[in-house]
Amino acid sequence: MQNGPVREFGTARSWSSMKNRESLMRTLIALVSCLSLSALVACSSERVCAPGSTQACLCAEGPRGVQSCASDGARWEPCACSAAGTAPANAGAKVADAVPQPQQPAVPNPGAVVQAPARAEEPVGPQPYTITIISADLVPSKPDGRPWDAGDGPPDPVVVVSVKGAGTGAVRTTKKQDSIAPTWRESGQVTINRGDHLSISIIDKDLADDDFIAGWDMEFTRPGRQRLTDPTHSVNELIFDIASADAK
Ligand SMILES: [Ca+2]
Repeated sequence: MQNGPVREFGTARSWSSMKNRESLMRTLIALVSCLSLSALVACSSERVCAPGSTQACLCAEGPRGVQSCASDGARWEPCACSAAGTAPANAGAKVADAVPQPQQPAVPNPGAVVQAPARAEEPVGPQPYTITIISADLVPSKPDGRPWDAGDGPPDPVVVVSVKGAGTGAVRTTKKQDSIAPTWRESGQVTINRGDHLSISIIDKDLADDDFIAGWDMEFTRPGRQRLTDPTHSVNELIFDIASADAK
């Protein structure tokens, strides 16, 4: 009879011990679960981004793209780069997500070649030229049919070339006595500026008054051989040369 209670007591004690162990196990499981949950919470709190958010990113080719945050927030998805270098239309990218770019300083590229502005063509200024009167060819009589000189004589031609404009100077030939085909080959030096005009006249030198035969006004454009004509004033041809006095 005495063993009963002992056994009962013993049984009761064992039962109590088992209950305690079970409680301890539950406590441990709960603790482990709690620690695991805490760790999970701790891990989840280490998100690198908000799921679904986007941000600007750099592409290999240079232009910027857009990348999205993974659904678990643990990482950024690969950078989506469009061909044109612009963000895809779906990106839902918020302007605020874009990484602000520093403004370029307003200083010129030190390596750039700066070209001076084109300047207007500068005036050359009057240049020295040699004018050589070569020859003339005149009609035997005046335009009205009368003879050039008294006694039905031919004219006594003289040629005068003068510069009008920025240039200066004049060339005057000698008189060729009684000739309708005078040849001079006489030269003189003047200065002529681009755009100047030359006044050329041929006259009949007389003892009393000189008779005007013909005259021309020509703009100087370039040196070289000049041929003038005025048939209505009995001049078939007047030839003279303009050459740069600096030419060798
Ligand atoms: Ca004469």
